[in-house]
Formats: sequence, C-alpha cells, structure tokens
Amino acid sequence: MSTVHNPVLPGTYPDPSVCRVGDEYYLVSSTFEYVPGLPVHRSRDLVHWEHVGFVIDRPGMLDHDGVPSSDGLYAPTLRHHDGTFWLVCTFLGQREGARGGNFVVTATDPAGPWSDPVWLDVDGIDPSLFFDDDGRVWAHGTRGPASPEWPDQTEVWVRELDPATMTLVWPERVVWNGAVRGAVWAEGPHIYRHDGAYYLLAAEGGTEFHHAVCVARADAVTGPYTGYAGNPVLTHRHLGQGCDVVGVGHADLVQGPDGSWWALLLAMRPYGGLHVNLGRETFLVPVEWQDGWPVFAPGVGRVTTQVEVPFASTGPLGVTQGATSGVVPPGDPRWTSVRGLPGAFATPRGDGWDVRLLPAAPTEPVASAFLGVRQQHADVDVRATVRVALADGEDVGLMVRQSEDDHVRVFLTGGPEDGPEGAEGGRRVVAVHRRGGVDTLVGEATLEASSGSVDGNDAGNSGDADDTDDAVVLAVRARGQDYALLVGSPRVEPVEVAVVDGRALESMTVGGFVGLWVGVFATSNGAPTSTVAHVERFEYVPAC
Ligand code: 6LW
Repeated sequence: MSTVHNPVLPGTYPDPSVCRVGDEYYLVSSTFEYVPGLPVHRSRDLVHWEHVGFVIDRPGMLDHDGVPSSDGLYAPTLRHHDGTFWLVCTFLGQREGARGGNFVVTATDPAGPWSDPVWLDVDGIDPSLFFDDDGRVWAHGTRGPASPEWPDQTEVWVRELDPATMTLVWPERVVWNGAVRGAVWAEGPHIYRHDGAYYLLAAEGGTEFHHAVCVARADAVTGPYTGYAGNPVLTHRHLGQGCDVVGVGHADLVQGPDGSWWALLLAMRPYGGLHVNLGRETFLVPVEWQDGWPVFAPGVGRVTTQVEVPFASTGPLGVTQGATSGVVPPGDPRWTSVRGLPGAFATPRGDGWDVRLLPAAPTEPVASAFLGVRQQHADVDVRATVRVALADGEDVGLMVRQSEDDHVRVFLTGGPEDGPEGAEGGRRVVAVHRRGGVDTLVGEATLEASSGSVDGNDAGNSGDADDTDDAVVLAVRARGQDYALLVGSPRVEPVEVAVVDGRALESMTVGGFVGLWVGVFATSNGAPTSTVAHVERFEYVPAC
C-alpha cells in the first residue's frame, strides 16, 4: 500500500477528464484564457502525471483575443475509441463574429497534433462523449436554465453524434436537471456503462463551496435516468469552511491498473480563510461499486490530502506536479501566456527569453505579452532577472495574475531619464495593485544604475553592493496570503517594495474560475515599439 499526496495535479488544473488506453492514462483540464490550451498529461498509475502536449497549440485553432478572463476553454472531455482520441470542449466569451461554443477535435496521438475544431450545433457547456458497445456515439452536455422559475438550474441533454459528419443527430433528450429540487448548476456530465446499466455522473451546487457529485442510472443511454437515493455521492459542503479541502466536484471515472475504480475530480485547498489562490486542482479519489451505485472514498467519505493508492509507483512526480524547484527553462510545459501563444512575442534565449514588448497592456482583455506559470504552492519564491532599455511609457516586470482587472505588478517603468543611454537619476520600479480594474500604487523604488543599489520608499532599507550591470532582479515572495514584491540586482538581494494581501486576488473574493499565475509582462502601453526585454533565470522555488 502506498500513500500519495493529493492533489495529484496541484494548481489550476480544473475539470479533469481522464481516459485509459491499455496501460496508460491520459488527462486533460480547462485553461480558460491561457494558451497553449488544454494540457494533456499521461500516467501509468493515476498519481504520477507527465505533461505530453497541448490540444490547442497552433495559431488559428481558436481565437482567444478578447475572451474575458475565466471565459475561454471550459471543461474538456477526453475519450479514446478504436485508435482515435476524441476531445469535446466549450470555448466561451469570444468576440462578436469569432467562432465559439462547443467543439470536437480528434488525434491519433494525444500529445498532438490535434485536428482543427469542428463546431457542434448545440448551446451550453461541459460536453462529453460516450461510445456505446455497438459503435454509436452519444454526446451530452449541460445548458440552462432548466425552467424559468428555476433560473440557476441547468439540464443535461443527450444526442447522438454522427462520427462521419461530426454532426449532432436529433432527437435530443433532456435526461437530468439535478438530484434535488432547488439544486443549481447540473454540470460536468459524463455517461458510463457498468454491469449492464448506464450511469450519469453530474456535478451540482456550483463549482465553489456547495459543489457536489451526483449520480443517476438508466437502462438505456437516453434514459430515463433515476437519481440515486443516496445523492450526493460526494461533497464537502457539510464539512464547513474550515475544511482543508473544499468545493469537491466535477468527477470523471476510470479503472485503475488492478481493475479498481477511481475518480479524478476538482477541489480546492483554501488558506488564510476561505481563499483559494491555487485555484481548482485535480484530486484522486477511490470509488467502489456497492449495490449498483458508486461509493466515493469508501469508509472515509471525503477527499483527503493523502490517499492510499495500492498500485502507485515510487517514481518522481512530474514537472507540472510542482515537484521541481529552480529555473523554469524555455520548453518547460508550465509556461503559458494569455490569449496568444508565447511564440507571438517571446523567443527562447539561453535559460530565458527575449520578450518583445507589445502595445497591448496586461490590463486589457486582449493578447498581451505575459509569460507565466501557475502558482502551485502557498509559499513560493519567484524571481526573474531583466535586462532592458525602456522608452518612455514602457513597462516590464512581474505580475501575480488573477485577471486583467485583479492582479499585482512590480515593474521597471521607462521614464524620460531611462533608455539606451542609461539612467542619470536611476531607474524607477513601481508596484501596483489593480483591484476591480483600478490601479493603486502600493510601492516605489529607485535603482541607482551605477551602483546597483536600491532606494525603496516603502522598504525602508536599501542594498549597496557595487554593481555596474544594468540587470534588475524582480521577485515575488508569497507566504500564505502575504505577497511581497521585491526588487534588487544580481548582486544585491532584492528588498521589499510592497506587500499585498493575496485575499484580494483570488476567485472567492473577486470571482472567476482560476487560481493565480505568476509571470513576466512587457508592454509599451499602446505606443509602437521595438523594445525587447531579456528575461533570464525565471525561478519558481517552493519555500517548503
Ligand atoms: C465548468 C463547470 C465547472 O464548465 O466549472 O466545476 C466550469 N465545474 O463544469 C468552469 O471550469
């Protein structure tokens, strides 16, 4: 018996969907406005997950420009049938005139390449596929409202998909609208066949504190489905806000290598109160069939941060599992940008990147120059060394990002005295906390170019090493809900410019579906520019 750590994918990896092919498992999760989109992970034991590729990784597959934060790619389902991987997903919030809605893509290798999206003629979110024994394909998904007097409840539909034409075939059947009258948001539906019956697993209660997993059973794939008297089969809402794991739901089922049953699902680990800076993470939970119904976490009844997995290997955890510490090199699968692929503005150089400033600012819902990684640990140090000669009005720095409207930035800003000739009066570093779309200056510092020393107005201390290099080190030190923003140089240990309360950044406070990302941003704030920032040694170092 082997005890492993849960979540098996820490940080923002929500709405997990998993399928088994021989000895291997493949898992996908939602990525919203972040690209490349829909990471694919592979495992042999459901515990150790290795990133193998992305589903949405080519320019032109989807147009994320203008997609609001926490819209974009929602709740993919991954299935394998007859040598082909199938993925259905929702793409939300696109600009008027751009394509969106529910789509299907296929691949023979889940690492890619994936086909271009084929759009399905159906509203709503959270599509899924079920392949019947006789080769028929049954699409299902959720949409709302189920009825006018019940506006927050959604309903689950089932329709056949013709795989030859990739079109949905009538008739449609509505098979589910929640286990309990008054429940909200029946979503994340998946149909399975087990012991001759069809099972519909669906979340409800909303993807926050009241999240739950429910199940219904039918003799035919199109129903009628009868809800289990013991619903919900899993929730943590009754455990209260002090529980170490909250918001349990959106499960997908799979059989382990030994034939046992497991669920991959999303949940959150709050800290500093009911605050979920790490987002909705992927957890592993044992499932047992008893009297024709699934029992989640038998004998325990809840999702734990340690789980017994008899077949778990002892191999190292993957990079995206938060197991590595140090420089995040180009090519690392953790790198993501916002609404546009990294290649649109960044080129690998050494252990870092040349980042071309874009006129788009990180405060706009468009593709801006942001290159970052998920925050996967409550206590973490992130730092990067930046070399750049900025023109007036240009900014390059680090950002702890929830969205364009809610984030913190610590950055070098180009003033009249900056620029290629160097700074007479020093270079300005500014710390800004943006709340609800409004910037507030929370700290400032001046870097003496000739000495490398830091004179911070908030920090109350300054470095004084001799350093003629113009490199600047920007850093974020997260300790629970305290996010310190720091500035220094390669020779002078960074000093604090400001400390921001992380509770003001996470989704329970500001809304949205994602955890935090930490990364580099580079903007000319609307002006034409040819400035390139060299970003070296971007480090992500968990502090415990
Ligand atoms: C997703 C829905 C949900 O579409 O959150 O947890 C939404 N459930 O099923 C976005 O991730």
